[in-house]
Amino acid sequence: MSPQGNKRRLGVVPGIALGVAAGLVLPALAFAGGSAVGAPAADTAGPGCQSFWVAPNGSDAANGSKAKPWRTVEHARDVIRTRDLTRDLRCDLVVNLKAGTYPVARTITFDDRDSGSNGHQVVYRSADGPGKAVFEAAEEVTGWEPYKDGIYKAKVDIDQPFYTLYVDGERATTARYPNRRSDEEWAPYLESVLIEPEKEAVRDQVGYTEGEWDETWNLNSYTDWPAQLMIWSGGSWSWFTDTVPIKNADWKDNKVILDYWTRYAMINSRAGSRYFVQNSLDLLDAEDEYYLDWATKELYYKPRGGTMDGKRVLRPTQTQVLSLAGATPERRLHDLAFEGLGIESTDFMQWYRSGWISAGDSGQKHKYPEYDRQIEMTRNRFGAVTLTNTRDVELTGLHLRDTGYHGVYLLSANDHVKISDSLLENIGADGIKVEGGYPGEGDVAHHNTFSNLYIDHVGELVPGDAAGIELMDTGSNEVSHVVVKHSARYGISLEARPEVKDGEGYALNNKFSYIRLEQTGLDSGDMGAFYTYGVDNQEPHPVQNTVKQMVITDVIPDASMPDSGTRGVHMDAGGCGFSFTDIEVGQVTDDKYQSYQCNEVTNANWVAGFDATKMEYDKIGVLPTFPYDVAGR
Ligand SMILES: [Ca+2]
Repeated sequence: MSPQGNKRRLGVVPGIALGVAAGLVLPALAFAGGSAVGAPAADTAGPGCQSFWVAPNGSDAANGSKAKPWRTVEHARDVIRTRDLTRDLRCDLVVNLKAGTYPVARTITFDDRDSGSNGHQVVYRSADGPGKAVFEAAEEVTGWEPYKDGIYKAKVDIDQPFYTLYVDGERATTARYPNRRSDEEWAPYLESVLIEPEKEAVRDQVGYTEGEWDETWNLNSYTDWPAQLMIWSGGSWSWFTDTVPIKNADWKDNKVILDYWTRYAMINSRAGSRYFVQNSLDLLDAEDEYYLDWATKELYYKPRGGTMDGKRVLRPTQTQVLSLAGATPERRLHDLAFEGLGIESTDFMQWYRSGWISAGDSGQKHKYPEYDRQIEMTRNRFGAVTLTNTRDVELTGLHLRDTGYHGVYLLSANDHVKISDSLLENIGADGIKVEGGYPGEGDVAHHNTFSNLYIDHVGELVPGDAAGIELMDTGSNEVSHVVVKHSARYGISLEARPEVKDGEGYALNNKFSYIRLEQTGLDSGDMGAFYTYGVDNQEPHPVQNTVKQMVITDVIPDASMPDSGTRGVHMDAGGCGFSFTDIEVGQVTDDKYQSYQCNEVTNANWVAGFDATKMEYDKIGVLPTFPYDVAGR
């Protein structure tokens, strides 16, 4: 195999493949054997194969050699750009990042000027092994002093507020009422009541039961830092959550008025909406709760065990660590790879609502304006890693953790993107979200690979619509050897819109295999751990998406969940043209499988005659080569 070999075209495992492709010249991360320890990288690359070094204690005035590394990845990027080093590559151009923490004070951006060439990549890699070079979009908070009742406080030198907090690698809870039952649950909740007869449709006011709210609570009404509701709007529909600032309380009429309309109304015929109140110092009374006083720039936190000794508190500074964006769908960023990086501790936002309320609300003209309701609002289209207008970009061996919002977000035009061999955990919204373009306007998001992934705890801040992997109007993707664990709603979902005509939707020819969905549907209803919607909306329904070798463990929601039950597989309106082969579903509160007569099922445990010996249990989930230790999870 020649040193000029291209690993993607060789079609072998990443990491190992880099070592093969670059021969003895440039050993790659050792991804074998489940070890998190990688082999050290070689000092120099071969003739014509340039490599550079970056280290947390380096200097951007140095020369970028292993002995004199640079300090920032931005400097490496700029040197490569200005020297035009990516033109006519004969092998991969590698930037080695030494172990340590790289603070991200501003989102690191790459664009189409940073692409590889001739099929060779520009590679940014953690040289000391997977997860060793860490991009941290946060600053540590120190200088804690006792306040009262086991609460500590510290000054924070900030010029903008933050919307989540991390303590020792886990998310702390924004001070709330009622207090959460445990770290693993969002419950308990209060429930909205009808403000007055015929007011079911109201979306910006929440009626409460007399006595449930305390009129002495400081809600910071009419300020830029008000208390918020986290609410499953829609009454008994437990489909989406809003996090919405409170404008003010009307104590006389037992209601609060919100700054923005919620996704759905607060009441329907069966029930009110479940919610909790958060973001007031008066609600800080439980261990692991925090409150930022934005006006005085003081952070309050009640530590577990009564002491701040040994606790590392990180306040996020950025919502995004990496932005990978070509200028246009025609001018894409391509042949860029990130290997083994740690990416962590990003921020959330003050107001979140899933999608626009009505078709056309985006204000943009589209053939299918209904798709507005299915996708994120423009202001919310980002992840800790955001890709748009890319192709042949690889994210491998990542340890992506503690994000305020989505983990990796593929927005609009992206193809042949590969995310593999990665651990994602403690994710604010979706682990991986792909949002293809509007139906009927061009197939721009396809042929992406999501493989050998362990995605643990998603939707921590956006439990409504949470998914380990959510694919919107995108096709010819491969999703394999994936574990999704702990989600209030979906494990995996694939959606477009029921209005879309044949030939104008692109969520086709996707292949799902060797998947384990565990602890899903923890706090929502009318759902499936594997869910589809509006994919194939007209007869006939030839098989165009396939699912095989999937285990779904018990799907049991919180007792407070008022909606219809949970399912293993839910093929909602337009969930047609699928084949299911060798599927096993655990306990559910509704049907294991709900579908119209438009899909094929071969060997599933909701059908008589299920043959468990056809299940390849040992191949379901991540592969033995997985680079992080997830044993015992
Ligand atoms: Ca509380």
